[in-house]
Parts: sequence; structure tokens; C-alpha cells
Amino acid sequence: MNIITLFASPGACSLVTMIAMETAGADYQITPVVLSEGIHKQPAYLNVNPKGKVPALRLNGQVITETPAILTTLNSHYPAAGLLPQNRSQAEILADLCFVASGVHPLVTRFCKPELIASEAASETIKNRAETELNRLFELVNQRLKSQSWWYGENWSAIDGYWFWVMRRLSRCQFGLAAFEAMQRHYQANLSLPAVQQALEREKTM
Ligand SMILES: N[C@@H](CCC(=O)N[C@@H](CS)C(=O)NCC(=O)O)C(=O)O
Repeated sequence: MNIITLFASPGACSLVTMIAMETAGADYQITPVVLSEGIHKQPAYLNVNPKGKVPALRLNGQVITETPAILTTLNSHYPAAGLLPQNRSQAEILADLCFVASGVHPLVTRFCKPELIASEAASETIKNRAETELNRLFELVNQRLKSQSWWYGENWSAIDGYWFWVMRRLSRCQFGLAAFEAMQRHYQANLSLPAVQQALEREKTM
């Protein structure tokens, strides 16, 4: 049997895939690609993912990158785990995953690490603009979570793990989240899940 390998870094969005894998009870190994040590830009890892980003998942001999692609693949690979809802259209689910991956995540990076994108002189402006736009988008998500426990209602799905990571990443960069009470409750509910706890424990060992 092929070993499933996740290339991941502590604190990075690879945690989202780890939460999904733990939820599915997957047997997988982690290859640490520590971003702060620049391992993601070294030839050995660029051979795995030429984009030089985590996560990357090696499954059945194929390397899958991009969190939405990984989560939808895992959903098909572990059908009993219910990682994504069956009572929603593929288009809705894809739109939501893309919203987090391409609408929110780049803003998180601009807020937490503006220097990756802008010169020192422009960093403050980039950070402030990212903050304004994140606050606008968070109003929408907070509103959604006010009336339901999880993104899609009563049942947890992998996008809840994705949102958990967004909150965790931003809280570590001192982003003001106090006004978003429903998102905070959602964060705490995620934290109480065994799969989330297991993923966080595994992250510590990287
Ligand atoms: N679109 C990718 C984003 C991956 C990404 O940006 N990963 C970050 C960590 S959260 C990374 O590897 N950053 C390293 C870099 O950009 O140098 C996804 O959805 O998986």
C-alpha cells in the first residue's frame, strides 16, 4: 500500500489538511517543510511542489497541491468521513473553498507578513488595506455563523477546519477578532474536537 505523505509546516495552512486527515482517521506520515528555515525553497522540496508552498499531499503516487483540491480529493478518498456535505452542490462547496483559499488567505498573508509582498515603505499600507477588507468579509462569515453552529449548519465539515486556521493565524498576528463573537464561538467549538486537538499535537512534533 502507498504511504500517504503530507508536506507541512508548523503554523501554516497545512493544518487544514491535517485536521481533515485526522477527522477521516487517515494513516499518513508528515514530512516537515519548515517555512521559517526556508526548506520550501530548496531543490528537494521544489521537486515535490515547484510552487514552493505547503501543503502538498502525496496520495497514490500523485502530488496534490492547493487546499481546495486537497480537501475535495480527501472527501472522495474517505467517503465515510463526510468531510464535505452531500446536501450541497459541488459549485457551492467549490465557491466556499475558493473564497477562503483565494479571497481570504491572501489577505491573511498581507496582514501577517506584508513584507513578503511589499517594500518596507509600503508594508503598513498593505497591512491596513488587508485589515479593512478582512473586516468586511468577516462581517459576512460572522453573520452566517450567528444562526448555525458550523459553516453548513448542524454538521462540521472541512471548511470549518479551514476557518479555524484563518482565525488561529490571525490571532497570532494580533488581528482584532473580538467583535466577531460567532466566529469566536466557532473557533472554540473547533478547538474542542478530538481531530483538531490531534492535528495540533502532531503540528507540535514538526
Ligand atoms: N493556494 C495555496 C496556498 C498555499 C500557501 O500560500 N501556503 C503558505 C503557507 S500558509 C506557504 O507555503 N508560504 C510560503 C511562501 O509563500 O513562501 C493553498 O490553498 O494551499
